[in-house]
Amino acid sequence: MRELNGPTLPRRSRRGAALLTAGAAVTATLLGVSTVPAHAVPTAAVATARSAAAPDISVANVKAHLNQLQSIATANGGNRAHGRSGYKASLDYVKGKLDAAGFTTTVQQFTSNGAVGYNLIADWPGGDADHIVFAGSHLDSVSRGAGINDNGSGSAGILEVALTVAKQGYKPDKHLRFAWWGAEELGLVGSQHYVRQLPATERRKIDAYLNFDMIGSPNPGYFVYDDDTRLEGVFKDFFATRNIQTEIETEGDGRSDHAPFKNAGVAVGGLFSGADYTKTASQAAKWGGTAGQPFDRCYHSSCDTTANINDTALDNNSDAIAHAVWTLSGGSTTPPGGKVFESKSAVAIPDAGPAVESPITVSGVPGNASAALKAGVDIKHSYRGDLVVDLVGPSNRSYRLKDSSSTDSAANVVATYTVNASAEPANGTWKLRVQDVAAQDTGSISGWKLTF
Ligand code: DTR
Ligand code: ZN
Ligand code: ZN
Repeated sequence: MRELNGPTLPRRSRRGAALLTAGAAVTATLLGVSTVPAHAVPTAAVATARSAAAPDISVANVKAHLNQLQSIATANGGNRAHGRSGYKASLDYVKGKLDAAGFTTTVQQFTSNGAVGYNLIADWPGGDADHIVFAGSHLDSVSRGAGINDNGSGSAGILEVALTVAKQGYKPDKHLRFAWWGAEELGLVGSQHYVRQLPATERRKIDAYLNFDMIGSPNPGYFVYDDDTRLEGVFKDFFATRNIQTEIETEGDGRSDHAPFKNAGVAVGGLFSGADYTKTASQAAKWGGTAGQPFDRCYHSSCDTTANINDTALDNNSDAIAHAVWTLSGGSTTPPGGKVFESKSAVAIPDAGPAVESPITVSGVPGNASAALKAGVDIKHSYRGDLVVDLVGPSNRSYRLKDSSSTDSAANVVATYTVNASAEPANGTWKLRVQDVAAQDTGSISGWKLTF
């Protein structure tokens, strides 16, 4: 953990005590000649105009969703099955995350086996509504267990991909839609209901439906649906970059939620890491794991818990989902809107004194701030090496923009910093915090701004 505010130093000992540390995810573009070394941080891959590079999906975040689903099952009779309280609690969890991230969500009800079922549909605002890239997973478990691999894994994987779309401020050419299906275990009931009630004109707008049902099996295989050559190729290309050999998924034809879409003429694809079939010796040779054992020995069993997950398979498959979503939807990662929020209030900075703050309240920006939030500052000061400058987000998390320096005797800080603030909600009160940590020389904050 880096110390966020350097100690106050008397001028005489400043010469050899530069307080520069490697920056967090902040880069500085100082106007004019810079004697303050910019924080050297790797720049993110620049997305090309047509096919932005997909970001890495945090497997830790995917596993955190699985932990939530496990807790829900434990608190609701041990399962997340259709018609049981654990299913609706699972849906409410997923919906809450998506609503907070700026998705437009819809809950679709249906009845099966005398119980009310629910589908959750989430649309990312924007993109060509006549061309939809659609990713789905069934959220229900069997009644015997928590269903963490079948199919918490697929549900958590697409949830984290959707949340990453929001964090990145991704603006795809095509429209993105995600779905969490109910009652798959009763016979693809939720997805069948959705497709049946969808007008043909709407069905024809779906360029691709991608299905993810079991993507973290404990003795994993890497299976790619071969229903559509183009979609199969997108996944195979991704796995080739990771030197992972794949096989076509033949066991599950018609056995998961892609079937209703395929039967309606929609191009379908997807991934699968294996169920109760046995891994062969040749498969173990290329994928590791144990030959002669099932890919998932807890399939449809009470032991399908968070202990029943292979993290590497979950990670690779979640990244493959992101690759397919970004590749198939085109578009570029650009900061949403370019909205500017500015303060022009002067704030005096006490010499070698406590930090002062200048607030900006942001509203009307959906979701989280971007990974490339621009913070422009204008600080007048006769010896800028005295100054430590931080950006404080609405969560009160602090982002170091500038450290003090015993060697930077130039005046004023007029700079634009790029901050990875993707963990911050955009809306709320942001603060520029400035402290003069060395005696003599004074100054003030003239103004600053944030560009979203
Ligand atoms: N995940 C299973 C359905 C499924 C999908 N592919 C296969 C292959 C072999 C057995 C089952 C499946 C389920 O929801 O039951
Ligand atoms: Zn199942
Ligand atoms: Zn399943």
